[in-house]
Amino acid sequence: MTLERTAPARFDAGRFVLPLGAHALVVTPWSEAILEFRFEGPQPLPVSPAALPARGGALSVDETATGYRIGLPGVVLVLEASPLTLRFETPAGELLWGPAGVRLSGDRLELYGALAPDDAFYGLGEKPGYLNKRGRAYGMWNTDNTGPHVETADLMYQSIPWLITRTGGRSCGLLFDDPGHTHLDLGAEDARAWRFAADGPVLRLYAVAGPRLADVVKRYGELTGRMALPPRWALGYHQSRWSYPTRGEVLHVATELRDRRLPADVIHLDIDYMEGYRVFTWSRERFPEPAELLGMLREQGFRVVTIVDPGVKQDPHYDVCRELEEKGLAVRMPHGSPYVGDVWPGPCYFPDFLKPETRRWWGDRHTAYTEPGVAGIWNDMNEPSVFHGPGVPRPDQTMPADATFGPADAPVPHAKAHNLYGFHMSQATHEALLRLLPDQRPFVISRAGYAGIQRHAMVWLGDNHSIWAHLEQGLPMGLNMGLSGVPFVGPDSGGFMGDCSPELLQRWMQAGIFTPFFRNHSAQGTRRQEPWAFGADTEAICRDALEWRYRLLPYLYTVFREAAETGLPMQRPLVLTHEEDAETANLYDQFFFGDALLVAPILKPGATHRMVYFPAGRWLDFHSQEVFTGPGYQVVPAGPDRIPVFAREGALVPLGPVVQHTGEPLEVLTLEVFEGPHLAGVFYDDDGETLAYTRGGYNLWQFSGTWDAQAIVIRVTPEHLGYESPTQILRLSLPLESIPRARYAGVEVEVWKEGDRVLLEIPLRAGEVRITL
Ligand code: MIG
Repeated sequence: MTLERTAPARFDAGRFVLPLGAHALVVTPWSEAILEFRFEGPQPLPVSPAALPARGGALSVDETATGYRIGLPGVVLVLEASPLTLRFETPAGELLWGPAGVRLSGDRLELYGALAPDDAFYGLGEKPGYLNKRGRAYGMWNTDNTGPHVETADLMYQSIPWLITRTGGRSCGLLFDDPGHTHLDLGAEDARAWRFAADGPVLRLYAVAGPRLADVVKRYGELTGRMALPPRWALGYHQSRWSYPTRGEVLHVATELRDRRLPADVIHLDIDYMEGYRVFTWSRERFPEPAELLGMLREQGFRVVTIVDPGVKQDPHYDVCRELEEKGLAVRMPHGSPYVGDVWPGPCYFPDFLKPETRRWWGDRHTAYTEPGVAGIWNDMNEPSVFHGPGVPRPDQTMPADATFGPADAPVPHAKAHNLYGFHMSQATHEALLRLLPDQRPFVISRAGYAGIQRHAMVWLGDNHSIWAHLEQGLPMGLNMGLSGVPFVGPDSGGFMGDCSPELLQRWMQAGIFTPFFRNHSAQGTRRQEPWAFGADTEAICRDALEWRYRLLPYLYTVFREAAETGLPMQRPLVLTHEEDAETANLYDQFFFGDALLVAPILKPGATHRMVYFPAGRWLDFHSQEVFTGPGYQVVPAGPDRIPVFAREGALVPLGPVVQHTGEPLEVLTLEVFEGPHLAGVFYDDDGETLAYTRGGYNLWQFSGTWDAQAIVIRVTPEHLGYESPTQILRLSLPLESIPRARYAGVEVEVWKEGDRVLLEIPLRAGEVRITL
């Protein structure tokens, strides 16, 4: 049954209200370019923490012969009243999205419409499949999906009901803000039609205007919040395994990494560090003195991250369990008794994270980690995943629909809050780390989440497999996460389940250089896949990859900071950077990292070459400086020791030396110069771990210049100076055959040759260097 106007619209206090029988459509401005829609009806709207408080904007409403035009400075909503349809336009009258009809299909409120031949879709968070989400149907219901994560898989750990639509070359975004089970069909049942339905007769959604894709993504960051800048060590290499189950094993891994000179910053402890899987405990036998162990590791430059599962073992002798019961903070069944479900510890209670007092209590318990010196927390199993709850068929792997959350006077059934469990658990953890480690940047990893999870945690892509298909799948999944507000993301490098092979590990470690989160993690019972596990040749390739990751850190960190500021992800699909080029609409196996580097990982066994699409412009091979001119496809070499990476012409890329961990101070910053008429680069620097940067404690350097037949001129401009940095020297690295003359501040500077580069050094402060060719 379609909805239609049953009384004239009202427009008061900045709200537009259209009566639709038992329903009403309420439209309010969230900002100048974002509209909130509420289809109110016979049930209350679901409670959701996704959107930040509205900033407001000025709506203008005009009545037309058949409906209304509702305008904001950035977007116009065109409403037909009978039957109700919605369409978005730019203020200039170009179609952004629609028209969409609205109907009741049984108890479900459904939006639907037609698909044009070139329409494309992006976003949807963590879904497997390709970059463009058209042609398949998707559900949103957080699920412990052990895979395989391929295009036929659907429900995943994260549910981010954020759809970016692209029609006629213009983009628009829709957040279907319902944390219960929702359903989206983008041309699966009928190739020419799409539809969206919530599991109920009411719906809240937000429409985010483009028309540029980058504007949609940035505005989504305004709506749901942006990732905060993580600690610099989190950008280092993470070594993990389920499990390093003893103190001796952990020390062994640390020693191997350092002795073999494999750069690394973080070691993860999986569930076996606990006493019988009791969260907030340490095994007395296997981890007798955690503070002493963590102190030893810290001296070697390692941080430790511990896994935390939500299930609390039902055990009257376990204080966490007793407190959870006594304080009444567990998820309950409708008759009032706590819900019990089986996970690793056996029968467990589950904290009700929808309650603020649970979050506070749970958070304070993290002193069990912060006191001995744990640096970050890894939240797992928080879909919530349950092995088999009472009366629940195993495939559901979660609590029953009528388990109850929230305060007794405003209970929320699990069915309506499911996708928020991991979100609120991460919120509890994030807020706790801010309290317990004052002035330190919290580091929280979460497996499950909902729209806005980036405010509380970064995300890893869950239980992938050690197969080539999953090396490939991680790319579009990561790219769409970035378009869905979650830029700090990555797969388990080498693959989690199943046995890795030497070549797969080599290629995955090379790809890892350019995934924001770089962790090698593997499941119990599988073949070991630490960088040294397959012998010297594989180890050498892994070392090379790790050294590249660490050399690139000044650039990577600068790009992270840009993402935290703007909401644009670090890893950018080409449709984001070159949307006017139709060839980019489906490109998923190559991406930009930041503005300067185009990365094309090797995803197939035995590869010696791969095809790369170069968008318009000139692109320089990062190593050989060979020039590729776009737009067009080219075949590039990709021998075993090579990941194809290209710099934009004129890029000035800040690099550091090879270090073993991020704690080693950066004294000399190298600026890698890629030939081009206009030179440009940025370097962001701060202490890497405290919140001082939010109070101005950072440095931001702009590099600019020109390169012509006579001279290369490079200017250094401090845009902001607020941090006393160890980085005092700027080394320029230029791809020149012979040694030129260079002048800085009126005097000649020494220039020398090293390999195929010409080098010179100047102080890192405002100034200009002129190199005469
Ligand atoms: O039921 O803690 O995704 O990374 O190693 C498996 C053991 C539970 C799932 C996580 C994985 C972790 C594993 N966990």
